[in-house]
Amino acid sequence: MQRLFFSLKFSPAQQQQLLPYQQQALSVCPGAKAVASDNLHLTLFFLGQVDSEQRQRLINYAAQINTPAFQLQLDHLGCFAKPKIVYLAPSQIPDALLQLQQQVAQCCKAEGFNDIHDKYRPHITLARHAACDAALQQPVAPLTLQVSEFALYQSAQFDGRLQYLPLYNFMLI
Ligand code: 2AM
Repeated sequence: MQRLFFSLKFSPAQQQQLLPYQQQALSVCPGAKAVASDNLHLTLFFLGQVDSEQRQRLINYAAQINTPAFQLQLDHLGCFAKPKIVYLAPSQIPDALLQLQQQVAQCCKAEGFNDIHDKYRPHITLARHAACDAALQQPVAPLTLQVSEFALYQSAQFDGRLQYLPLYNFMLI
């Protein structure tokens, strides 16, 4: 079994662009623990434990998704109380992101996985163990990212640290 999730995939250059926002997040929530730059991502659907046959079927379903590439404008910092994270998020969710998320969720549900979240809230977790105000909504200088890929990720300890490893990549057209 592997712990898996679907996520937008950012390039290393895009992950570097997120670092100034992570610094702002850490100044808003001192004591929070920064997410490693190569782990920065935006979850589409969290699956949890998946066996190899389910994984293969999920990949086959996801390979049929044909939603367009899109631009994502990230413009504010916010906090979740549970888990305690500080994140960067868009105020306007692009239609193409919603379409993609719905299609990914359909694949996962067809394979018997339930969405454990009441409502899809796209966000990029910048730091964890954040003791900050759950009502935090801090505007930041907008950052626009071109999104042209998503992936099925494995979450696991590799070389003694938590890493999110893209197992299969899917291009958006
Ligand atoms: P993330 O912050 O690293 O994306 C399981 O709950 C995982 O799903 C969390 O660790 C979180 O991972 C992500 N998540 C939490 N709440 C969510 C929500 N409302 N919508 C989408 N992803 C969420």
